[in-house]
Amino acid sequence: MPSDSKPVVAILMGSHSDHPTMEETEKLLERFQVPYVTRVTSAHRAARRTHELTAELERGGVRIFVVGAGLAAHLAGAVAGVTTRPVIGVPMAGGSLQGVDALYSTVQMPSGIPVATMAIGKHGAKNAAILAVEILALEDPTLRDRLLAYREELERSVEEGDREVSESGEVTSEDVSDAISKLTPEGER
Ligand code: AIR
Repeated sequence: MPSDSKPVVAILMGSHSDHPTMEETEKLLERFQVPYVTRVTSAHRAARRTHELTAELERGGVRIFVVGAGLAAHLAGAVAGVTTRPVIGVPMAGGSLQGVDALYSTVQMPSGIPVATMAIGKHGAKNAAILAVEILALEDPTLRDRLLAYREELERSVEEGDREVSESGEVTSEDVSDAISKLTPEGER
């Protein structure tokens, strides 16, 4: 749920159908305690409204736009065209081209109007939140500390995964090398 404080990040999406993906951005912003607002608008189906909404959000104090859209995904570019605040684009997965159409539409911006484009789908939606927090953390030591704590958590989860795999009796790379050396005639080792 968006917080009661004034939003500093706006999450925009081309359709309500994008929300299950963009929820990943919301969850991470909540974790970092960054106030946000989520809105649906469309570069194609509601072009004028998109311009008005972007200006209104900017006037309201939004500093960063995270914009998700699918198919011919022009929303991030359309928003970037009417604001000088950073715009982070998230291409939706799915459609006949599995999100590659949205990726190209979002990333291939002409010079002058950048969109920081993330990976397709939920990984991109998560990274959009983290990038937004990294930008805000440039001027906010509390956010910087939260980012460092998050990185430590990530590292711990990798170590846990390593422990689980190495203690589960699954085949390790050492087992594989041992087996190969036993199969190879001595002279060829
Ligand atoms: N979309 C909406 N207006 C312009 C575009 N490109 C995108 C949405 C969604 C996809 O079209 O971002 O990913 C399909 O939308 P819907 O509403 O048909 O589910």
